[in-house]
Amino acid sequence: MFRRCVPLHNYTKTELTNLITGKLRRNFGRDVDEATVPQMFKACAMVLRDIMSAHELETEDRVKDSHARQVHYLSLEFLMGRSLMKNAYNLGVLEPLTQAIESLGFSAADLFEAEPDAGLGNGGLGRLAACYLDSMTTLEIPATGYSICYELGIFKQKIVDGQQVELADNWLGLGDAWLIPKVDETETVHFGGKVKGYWDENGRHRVAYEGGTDVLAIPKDMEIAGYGTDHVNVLRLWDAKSPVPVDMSLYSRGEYLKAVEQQAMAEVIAKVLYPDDNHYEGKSLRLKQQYFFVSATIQSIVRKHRAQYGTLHNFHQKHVIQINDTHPTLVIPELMRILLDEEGYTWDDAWYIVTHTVAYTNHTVMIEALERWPQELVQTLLPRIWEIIIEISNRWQQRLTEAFHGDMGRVERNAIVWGGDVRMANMCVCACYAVNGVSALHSDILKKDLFRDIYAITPDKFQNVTNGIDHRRWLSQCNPKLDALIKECTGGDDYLLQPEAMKKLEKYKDDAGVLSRLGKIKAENKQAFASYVAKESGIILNTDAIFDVQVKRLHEYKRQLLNVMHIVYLYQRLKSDPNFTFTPRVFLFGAKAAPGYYVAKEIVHLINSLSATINSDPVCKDRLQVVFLENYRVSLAERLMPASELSEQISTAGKEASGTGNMKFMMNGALTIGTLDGANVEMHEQLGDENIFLFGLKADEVVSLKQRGYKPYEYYVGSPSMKAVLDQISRGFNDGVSYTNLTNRLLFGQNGSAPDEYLLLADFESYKAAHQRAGQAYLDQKAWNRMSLINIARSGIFAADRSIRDYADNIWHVPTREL
Ligand code: Z2T
Repeated sequence: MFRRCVPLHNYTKTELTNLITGKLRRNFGRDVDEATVPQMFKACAMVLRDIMSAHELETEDRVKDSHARQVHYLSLEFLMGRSLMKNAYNLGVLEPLTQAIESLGFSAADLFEAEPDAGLGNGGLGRLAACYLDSMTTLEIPATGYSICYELGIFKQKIVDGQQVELADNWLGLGDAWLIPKVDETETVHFGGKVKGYWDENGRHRVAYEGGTDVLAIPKDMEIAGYGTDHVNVLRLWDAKSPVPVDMSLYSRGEYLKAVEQQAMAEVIAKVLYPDDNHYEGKSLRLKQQYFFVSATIQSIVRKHRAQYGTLHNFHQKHVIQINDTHPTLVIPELMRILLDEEGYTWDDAWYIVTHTVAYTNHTVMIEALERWPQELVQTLLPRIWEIIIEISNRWQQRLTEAFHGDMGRVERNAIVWGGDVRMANMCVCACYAVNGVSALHSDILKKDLFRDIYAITPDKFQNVTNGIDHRRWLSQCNPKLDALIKECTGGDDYLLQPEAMKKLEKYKDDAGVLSRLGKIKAENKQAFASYVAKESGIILNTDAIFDVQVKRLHEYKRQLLNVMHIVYLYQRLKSDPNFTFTPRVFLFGAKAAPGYYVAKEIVHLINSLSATINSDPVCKDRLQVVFLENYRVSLAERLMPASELSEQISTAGKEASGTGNMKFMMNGALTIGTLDGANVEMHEQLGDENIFLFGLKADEVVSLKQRGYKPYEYYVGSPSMKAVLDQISRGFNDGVSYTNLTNRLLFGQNGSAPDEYLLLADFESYKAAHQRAGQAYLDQKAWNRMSLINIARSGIFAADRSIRDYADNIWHVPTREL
C-alpha cells in the first residue's frame, strides 16, 4: 500500500487560521492574544511544514514506485535565505496565509521579516544551489540536496568606524522551525585510526580499523515545496554528534578526558561555515567537514538503495551525484570504499559504477580557489580513503602517460597526487562522466585552459550549463508590481512556469503607457528601498539620482576598487569645477570580505572613508552619494534588486565564472554596465550593443596583454586624471586613513604578486566612457525605460528552470515536468 497522490488542496483563510491557533496552543501553550511575533512565525512555519510533510510522503512513494533515477545534489553550501513566504507562495497559499495572519491581529510583513536568513553559504555558489533546489522541485525531478547543518552560517557584518566587524550568525533559534530531525536515519562516520586488511571466513578481503574516532551524523531535513505542484523534495542537513556519552564514572578509569575530547572533536564539525568565497584554505577541520558530509550522504543513499533493490549493480542507473565544485570530491573514493570493502566488488566493477554516477560542476578558474589537500592530512585523517585515492591516482597517471606518450609536463599538470598534495579538481575530471562550467565563456576556458589536456583525451565529457536564478523568488515575489505588469502584458501567469513567455513583454517596447508605468514602478521601488534604508540607518537616499549598484562578495577580481576609482574621479571633477554636469548618482555597495582577506577588508574601509567624505561635502549635494549597505545578504538583495537601475558587473574578463547577481538585476529591469565576462557575454548576446553598457578588455585581450607584459605604471604617468585619482586614494579622505597599500599593489605589486593583477588601470578609461554613456542615456527616461523593458523581456533564459532542464536533458538524463 502506498499513499497516493492527492490533488493540491486549496487552503482557505479560515482553515489556516484554525491550524495556526492550534499550533500556538499545542506548542507554546498560548492563545493568539498572548503570542509573540517569533511564536507566530514558528506556528505558521509548522503549519506549512505539515502540509509539505504530507506531500513529501506521497512524493517518496511515487518516486519509489516508479523506479526513477534520482538526483543527489551535494554542496557544502545552500544559501537559502528565508522560507516562509517562499513556501507559502509555492504551495499557493500566500494570499490566504497573509489574510489569516492579519485576521489574528498580526502584520504579515512583520512576520515575514522576523524570519532569520538561512545563511548556509558564502555567495553565488551557495545561492545557486538554493535556486536549483526550487527549480528541481518545481520541475518534479526526484532530487535531494545534501549539506551540513552549520550552527553558525555566514557571519553578520557590522561596520564600526568604517571597518568590517564579524558577528556570529546564530540562526537556529528560529531558523530550525523548518528542520525535521530524523534520528532513526543517523549514520556513523569514521575518522583516523589504522587500516587492517584481512580475509573473512568466505575468503573475501575485508578492511577493519584499529583506533580512530566515530562521529554520528544526524539528518535535519528541510522540505522544499515546488511551485504549482505537490512534488516535495528534501534538503538534508547533517548535524554532528559524538556517540560517546561523557560519563563521570569514566573518570576513575582515566577515560573522562578522552571522552570529553572526542565529544568536542565531533561537535565542532558542524559548528561553522568557512567564510571564504573563491578561496581555498587547507584547514583540517574543513577536510573533516567535507568527509563527514560526503560519507554520511553516500551511506544514506546506499542504505535506501539496498533496501529497495537488494543490490548495488544498478546503482548508477538509479542515481546521479552532482558535485558542486570540488568540495564534495571525497564522495568518489568514499563510494569506492563502500563498493570494495562493504559490498565486495572488484576494483573494475566498482570503478564502473562510480564513474557512471558522478558529475562535476566547476565554478572558478581562480588558481587560489583550487583545492589541494596535503597528503599527510588525508593520510592521518582518512587512512582507508587515502589508500583508495593512491590507487585512483596511480591508474590515472598510467593512463595519462600512455595518452600523452610520456610527455611528463602534461602528466604532472593533470596528476591527482603530486608533490605531496591531493588535487581535487583533477580527481573530479578523472572520475566524473560529465564536467561542466557555469557560462559559455567559462566552459570554453575550461576546455582551452584549465582542463585542456583532459579535454584532448575525453572531449565528450565537457559541457556547459549556464547558471540561472529562481525567477519566482527574484522577480514575482520580491517585485510584486513588476510581476503584475508582466502578467497583464503577457496575458496571465504563464511566465511563472515558462519564463520564456516574458518575451511577450517586448510587444510593448514602444508603448508609451507601459513604459511610463515601468518607470513608475521603478520609482516606487526606489522609494520603498530608501524608506527601508532610512529606517535602518538614518541615511536619506536621493531617489532622483540613478541607483547604481555593486553588490557581491568583496574580491579583487570583482574590481570594487575600479568602481571606487571612477567615483573619486567624479568627485575630483566636481571639486575642481562646481559647474561640472553629470547625471546625479547614488552609488550603492554591499559586500562581505572574508575575515582573513586583508586587502578586501581594506577596500571595505576605503569605500566607507570615501562615503563619509562625499556625503558630507556640500558640493556633492543632490549629485553624488556613496552608501555602503551593511550585511549584504539574500533578504537585503530581495529589497534592493527591484530598486536598482544600473548594475555593476565589472570583473576582469575571464575571471568571473558566471555571476548570478547580474541576472537578478536584469530581470528587475536594471541596465548593466559590464565587461564581457561570465554570463554577461550571454546577456549581451540577448541584448545587443544597444541595451547594455559594455567596456573593457575581452578575455583573450587580457591574456595577451599579460603575455606582452602589462605595465600599469605607464597608465599612471601617462594620465594626469588617473594619477590624481590614485594619489588621492593613497592619501585617503577626511578620516585621515591612508590607502597607500592599495595603490602600491596597483602600481608596484606586493609580495611577488604582479602589479595591478586585475587590470584596473588598463580598463579605467573605457569604464569612464561607459559610465558617461549610461549617464547620458538616463536623461531620456523613455529610452531608458525601453531598454529596461527589453532587458526584462529577454531575461527568461536566465531562469533556473532553464538551467535545470539543461542538466536534466544533457547530464542527468532524467525526465522533467511537461507543461
Ligand atoms: C563561489 O560563490 C563561486 C565560485 C567558487 O569557486 C566558490 C564560491 Cl563560494 C570555488 C561563484 C563564482 O565566483 C560565480 O562566478 C558563479 O556565478 C557562482 O559561483 C555560481 O556558479
